[in-house]
Amino acid sequence: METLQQIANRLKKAKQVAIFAHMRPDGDALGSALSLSCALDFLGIANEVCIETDLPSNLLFINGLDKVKKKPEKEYDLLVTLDCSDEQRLGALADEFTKAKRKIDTVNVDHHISNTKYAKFNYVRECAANCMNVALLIEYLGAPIDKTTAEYLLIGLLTDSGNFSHDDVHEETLLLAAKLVAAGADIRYYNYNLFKKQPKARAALYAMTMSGMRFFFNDRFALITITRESMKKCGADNGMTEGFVDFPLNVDTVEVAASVMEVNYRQYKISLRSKTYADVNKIAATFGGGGHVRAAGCMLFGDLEDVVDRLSYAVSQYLED
Ligand SMILES: [Mn+2]
Repeated sequence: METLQQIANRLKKAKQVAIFAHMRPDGDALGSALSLSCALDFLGIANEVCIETDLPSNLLFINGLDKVKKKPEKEYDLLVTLDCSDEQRLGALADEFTKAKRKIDTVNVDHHISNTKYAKFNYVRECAANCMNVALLIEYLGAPIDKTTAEYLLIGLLTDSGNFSHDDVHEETLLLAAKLVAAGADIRYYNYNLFKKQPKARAALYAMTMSGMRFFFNDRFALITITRESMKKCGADNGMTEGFVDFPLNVDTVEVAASVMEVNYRQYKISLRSKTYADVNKIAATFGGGGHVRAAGCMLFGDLEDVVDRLSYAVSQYLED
């Protein structure tokens, strides 16, 4: 593995850099790519940012997205991948990477422990957001962190750290955030746009759904149901229900929370969450689904009340007294 100093030295020798980030980009992928692009611009090193897939709608408020291309338009002599654990994560750009790797130097800067170190120059350090690695790289490059750069880095920091709530948030994460705010990044603005902003239809569906929240087993299991009728009434769609299940889970007595969403006639998509001990992956697996210990999902078929009965019985088997 190389050091960031070695990678900075290699970058400074490049004439035209292609910067790739992983497909279906999140805030960290985008923030990593755009902040490095700003630093290279400052140093007079021509560069292009390329991401294979369309950007998600929640990130479209970000300034300067016209910089992001689907594939490189210019001939480049150095290829950098950011926030990308393996070549396949580049999506359609994986082929471009494989071809480029035969001819030119490649650089991989990432924070996933699973990174396969697929480039010629690799820097992989596990931390809350890859933007933390990129911020250090920018320092080694000798480029300033101006307001625009700071905002891109902050987007990565906020999104990958779950608004500074994940286990891997340490002193360095917060010190970098402080530095970015000092450089002029508007943390309140990004906080609102990344985590709080929602369309009126979602707010209406949220209120309707939560007012029907039900509790079972001494309030240790909470359940919400989202019907197609309520979505229609609110002008909302399936995609707007992300995060709904967190509300019942946050009730202090609740260990397991479920959202039961009608996706078709007699067909329900179940999202399960647990707080401290229940293995919802196992609960989902009893219905042919799966996921993780704290978050999983499955499909259930039949009448709503029958679905609720079967689900709550399964949950009861995993609750402790
Ligand atoms: Mn990341």
